Amino acid sequence: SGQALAKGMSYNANKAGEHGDAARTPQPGQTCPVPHPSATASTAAETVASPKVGAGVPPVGVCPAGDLDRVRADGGGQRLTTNQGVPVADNQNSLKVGLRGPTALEDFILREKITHFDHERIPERVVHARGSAAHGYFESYDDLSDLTRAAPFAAAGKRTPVFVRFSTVAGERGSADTVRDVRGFAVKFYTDEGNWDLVGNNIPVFFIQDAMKFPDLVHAVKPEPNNAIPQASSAHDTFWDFASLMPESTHMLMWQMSDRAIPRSYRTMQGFGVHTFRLVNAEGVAVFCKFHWNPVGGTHSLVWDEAAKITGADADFHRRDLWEAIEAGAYPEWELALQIFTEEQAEEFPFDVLDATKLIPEELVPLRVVGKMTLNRNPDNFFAETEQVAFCTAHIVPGIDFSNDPLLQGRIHSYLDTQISRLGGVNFHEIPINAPIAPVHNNQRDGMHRQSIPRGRVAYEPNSLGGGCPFQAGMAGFTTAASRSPQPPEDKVRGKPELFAEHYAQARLFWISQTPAEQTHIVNAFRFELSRVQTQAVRQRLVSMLANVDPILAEGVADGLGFAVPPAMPLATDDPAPHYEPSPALSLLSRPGSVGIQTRKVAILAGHGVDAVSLKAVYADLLAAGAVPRVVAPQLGQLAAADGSRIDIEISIEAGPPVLYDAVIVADGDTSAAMLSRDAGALDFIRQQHLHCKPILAIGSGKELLLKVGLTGDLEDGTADAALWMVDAGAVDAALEQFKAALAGHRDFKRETDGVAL
Ligand code: HDE
Repeated sequence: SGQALAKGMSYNANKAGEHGDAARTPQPGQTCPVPHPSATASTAAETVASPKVGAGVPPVGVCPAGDLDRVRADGGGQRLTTNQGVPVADNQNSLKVGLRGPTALEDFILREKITHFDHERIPERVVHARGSAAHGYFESYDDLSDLTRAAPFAAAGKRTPVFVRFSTVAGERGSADTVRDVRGFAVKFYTDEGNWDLVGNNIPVFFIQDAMKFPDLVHAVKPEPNNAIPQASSAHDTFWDFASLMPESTHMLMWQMSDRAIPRSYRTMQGFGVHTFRLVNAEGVAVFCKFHWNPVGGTHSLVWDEAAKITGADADFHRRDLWEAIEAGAYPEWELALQIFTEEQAEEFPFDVLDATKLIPEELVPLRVVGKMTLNRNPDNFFAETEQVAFCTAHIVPGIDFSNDPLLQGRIHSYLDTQISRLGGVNFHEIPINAPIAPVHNNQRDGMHRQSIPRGRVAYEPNSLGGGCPFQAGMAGFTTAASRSPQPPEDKVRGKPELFAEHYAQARLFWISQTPAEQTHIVNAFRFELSRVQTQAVRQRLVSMLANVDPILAEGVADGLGFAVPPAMPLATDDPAPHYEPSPALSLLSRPGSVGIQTRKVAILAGHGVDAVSLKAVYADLLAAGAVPRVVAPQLGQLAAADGSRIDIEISIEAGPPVLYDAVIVADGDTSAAMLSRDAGALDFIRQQHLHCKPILAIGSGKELLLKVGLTGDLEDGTADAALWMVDAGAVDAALEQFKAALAGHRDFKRETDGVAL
């Protein structure tokens, strides 16, 4: 095998033959030493030279890149071949009988090329089709072996490679990133003891309580089956018809109509495992656990009007943001936090921990931060990695176990099953991005697209001809956590536990935990979605559900739809609903983050005659703070500055419209300001930045633009706009500091006028 590697031949760690004699006569407890191709000089040079790695070469051994080297292909400096390795002389012309004659059937080169092309597509995921992913690693802060024997938590400082895919749910593969939707947050840990997939969302609860309802939910939200309208949107009759007949969805609907469903970036959203899981230690003692990912950069969302416009301006907004941040070395990070509780504690909670429409307030079970995940490498190839990665909730490792949550139980089946049709068979675990780093040895054989070449006569167990191998791992292997105490056997039943019947208390908890601006956004989102619904009875039924959550909410929505609040929907239980105090952690604004204005985009609007010195000073200042300033003007080319110097225009307004920037600065210069004040695009830029509550700084005569669109610096209520500055050239420094602070704080919702009637 060493020779094969030296020649640069492909290498597959799962091929027993390549492990040499050791693989033929395995000893008890032996694992195969896997020679690491990335150790070779040529591969190391390629990695360092790769522009993909950018400035931040991933620390050695922290991501599976090394293991993927065995399958990486790079045509640089190579001659063109067929898939059989036959050199191709002419890649321009098919083989014809005479220059003007028919193409010969024997042109195997043409036929191979076209045939491969004809079969390039695989079915997209039935949900979560649109996604983006990155490599990285998880680092445990502590040794958690008292709680779990799961490998990633075995020691403080231990690093486990991960591959993470973020997604929307409803849209098709080519749909826009910034639609209103739940976001998937799926993490594959390549642990020493096999792969663990934590397949979560950016919202901690779900629409339904039982897997039985999942196909109905998805059929309702997907484009309607007769005309395939609308794409990537829940704002249509069938979704709200279903939702309004499923009161258990109320809590999730509150989250989905909140700003959570229009994140600014994948980097600024939380992730949640949603279900209750179990952690199991080496003694077999189990505790319940909920998983939370909290972004180090803080949470931040778009506003709806902006999100809708970004859908047109840059459908790849989130994909691009993730890619660019990683290329720039601004590695996105999340801390992993656990809520740990026992079955005895769970019995005292006023809700059932097996009900995925309920969360556990942090006030009830505090978060314990246990580690950090860093994404530091973009995929080499979208299809091979992001598209072919197969997350399965069934992929757990020793130390992690399921709970009886009936939604989770159904998922354990669904994910493995769906990969079989999506990836064309049962061997999808051999696709490089899915292959574990831990060695794989079992008696499963054959099937479509088998990659490994199992050796020997023995494919059964027990055996004596193979020395009994592969042998059971015994105590070292996966065992299911024993439940707390032996339970009496129960009759089979289709039904739900009592506490599953209460649907509104936590929806109310969410509502009362939001700031007034966030509450307004929720009302407006319901108003928008239900305005798109054509069936009045559906609108009314939904509002009758909201009447059980909060009267102000129901009135706000009903008012926006032009009718009075109907009687509240009857409750499914006579039991009094639990009472919750507000939980500030449920507000998006409670997590400002700690990365300042790093990677935030600032447009500097400028025209001919601009003051070059002040523009360059502001530009340099923002760049030094880690932000991304861009000189934006009505068209490309160079600006003739007032001092005669020339400044490159980096992007035109039409290519870089206002919604793509987090803030705007209007540069100083009389001619520049006069020119921009006559440009409809420049004026619209200011209006939209204002509408979307973003910081605005006008330097010197730059204030002309603001005044032209009616911005005086005062708000409707007569108070000063705290995120708008019109300053003389001499006062820029102080204003710029305030501007940067406002940018770090994202937006000033005090400006908003939509919904003030509430
Ligand atoms: Fe999924 N879900 N789901 N889901 N889900 C899929 O698996 C399913 C649910 C989630 O980036 C599918 O590979 C059922 C909850 C993510 O590749 C499929 C039920 C949560 C992803 C499937 C649920 C999720 C999926 C489609 C109810 C948050 C994308 C393609 C019982 C905790 C993973 C695929 C990726 C994908 C089934 C509910 C998250 C069909 C049956 C709850 C992040 O297997």
